[in-house]
Amino acid sequence: MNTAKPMIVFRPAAVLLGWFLLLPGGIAAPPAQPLHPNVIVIVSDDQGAADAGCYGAKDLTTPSIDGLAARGVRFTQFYAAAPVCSPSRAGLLTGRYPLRAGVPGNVSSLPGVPGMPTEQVTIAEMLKAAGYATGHIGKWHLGFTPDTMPNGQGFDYSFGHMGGCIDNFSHFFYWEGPNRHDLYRNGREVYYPGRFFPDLMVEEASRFLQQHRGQPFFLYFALNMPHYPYQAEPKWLEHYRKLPYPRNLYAAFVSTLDDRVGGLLKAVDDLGLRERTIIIFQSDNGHSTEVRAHGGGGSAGPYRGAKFSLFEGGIRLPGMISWPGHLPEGATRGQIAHACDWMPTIAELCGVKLLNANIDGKSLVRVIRSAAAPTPHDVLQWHVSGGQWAVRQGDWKLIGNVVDSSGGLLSAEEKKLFLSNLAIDPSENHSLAREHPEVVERLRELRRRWINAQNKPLPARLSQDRLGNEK
Ligand SMILES: [Ca+2]
Repeated sequence: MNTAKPMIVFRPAAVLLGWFLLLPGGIAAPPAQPLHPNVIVIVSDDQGAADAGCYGAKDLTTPSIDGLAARGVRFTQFYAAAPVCSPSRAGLLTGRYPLRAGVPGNVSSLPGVPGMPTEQVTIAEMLKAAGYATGHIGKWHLGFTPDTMPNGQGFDYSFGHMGGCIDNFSHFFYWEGPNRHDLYRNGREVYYPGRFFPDLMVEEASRFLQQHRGQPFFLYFALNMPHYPYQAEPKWLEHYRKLPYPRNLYAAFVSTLDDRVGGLLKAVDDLGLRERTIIIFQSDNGHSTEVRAHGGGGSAGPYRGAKFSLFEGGIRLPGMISWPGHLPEGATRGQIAHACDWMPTIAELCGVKLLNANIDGKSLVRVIRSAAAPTPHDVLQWHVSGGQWAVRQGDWKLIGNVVDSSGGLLSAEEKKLFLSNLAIDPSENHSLAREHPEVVERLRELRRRWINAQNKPLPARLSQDRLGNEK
């Protein structure tokens, strides 16, 4: 990983204040409070790498996601922090690799079982400390105790399900029995039997935006789609009826998801907040091939792997940021980016302090502004409960204890270690471990050093450093 570098500071509030002061005659008084932009982070659930029109899907209708990309910057090498729900979300919300965030694997969906440790600092806590109203709407899956539910992790307001998935109409945990009702507002169980959960999410989000339109807000809008159960709207099931099963079910659910993204964006537009609101979108992990997902339906496009796998199809996903009038629009970026990068990116764009200097993410602001800027990442690490791990440096990627949930064949040797050069073989078809033992050894050493560093306390100097916009 690169050492910390001084970051270019962009403070929208300061820039706007400067404009006011420069106006001849001082015709307007400066605003009473800092003009921090609002932030909305939209997470989709189990949306495959190629499962949006703007990511290459030819058979999907996704105008809202595509429209967000058209009004922002879309990454073509955006990585989730993990190939499965909880650690992916922990990485996103803390800016730390999931192992360091205390969530190397999925947390329990059972009431009373804790999840992400409370000493972890979330984006919500960071923005709340800067005066933002903070809201969680949708899926949580990061703990089911008062301390580890959203209100304990920096969210003023929370509405949604605490476990990994629900039936969208009964709001019961969707797993083997005994099934349990799972719908909570601010830690208190609430009941909306028969109401389609994604519609409840848009209603809740619209109300949150309306209530906080006059102050900076942060909304974490964690959609539970297209995660199973596939419960698409009838109009979309009709629309896709000629697609093969189970693609038809999945496609219809992706378009149902896209409609709710559109509903949220409409609420932002109706309040005239679009140019004051940074909107980030990403999927949490690759498409599912589980039995509850009918064995598939999603697509990783050219990539191997799916949910649970550290092949590209499990972690290389849709990821984009939009802030019309402030960031480039209709742009794509091929630089490597990572979900942990959102926290420092948001901090820089909002002109707020990182509360925790000791994070793994790097600000993407320079990359977002310039296609010529280098990726801030020299090395990326993944570590999943159960033993699978991966290291990427440049175009080389090494996976250990390999899982291929997309059904590909692996030799015993390939299951142990799989080396790819993504510039030559982005589909990770053939391991180059035999041909390039020196690369294998280099990447293994990076992995060893990283794992060893996780087990040692940080030097006091490092723990006191502030990365980011204080310098
Ligand atoms: Ca997921």
